[in-house]
Amino acid sequence: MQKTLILLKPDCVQRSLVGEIMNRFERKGLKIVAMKMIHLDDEVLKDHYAHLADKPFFPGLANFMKASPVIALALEGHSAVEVVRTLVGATSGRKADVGSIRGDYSISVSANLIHASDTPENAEIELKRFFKEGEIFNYQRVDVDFIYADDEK
Ligand code: IDP
Ligand code: MG
Repeated sequence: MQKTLILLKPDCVQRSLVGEIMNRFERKGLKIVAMKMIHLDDEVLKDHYAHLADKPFFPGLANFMKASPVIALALEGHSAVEVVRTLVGATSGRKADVGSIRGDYSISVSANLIHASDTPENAEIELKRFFKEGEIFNYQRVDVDFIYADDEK
């Protein structure tokens, strides 16, 4: 099973959408294996958004991501990285498909509610960025036999 890193961004926390969005992941069958509230700072944001550091919108993005605490989650499931990116939708809430989280709840490019790792390699790096060893749990969910076929577990 694969793990992926999610951040529920300040707009998600401020708009009281945390429960609703967590519900979507849970209903899909993804397992929550780590969760905590943190306040991001410039140091972690420079690492996390290194691919955007030269963009003119970076300072605004960093301020937005520091505007309130966020919730960091690790989710586990079959092909979790790809499955979560599909659930989350395209970067712009204006262009994301209806039915995706961003498509249903966001009308902004920047305030798009969620970060989700984009590749398994980045998921490993990002999980280490936000969680220490011991903060990610290994446990069995009781409904696993009804979420997956035997050859998918
Ligand atoms: P992703 O979150 O869909 O993977 P990235 O390109 O990795 O998209 O961008 C990271 C975050 O930076 C986005 O989720 C969004 O919050 C913000 N962002 C990306 N492009 C823009 C832009 O053109 N203007 C403002 N913010 C942007
Ligand atoms: Mg990205």
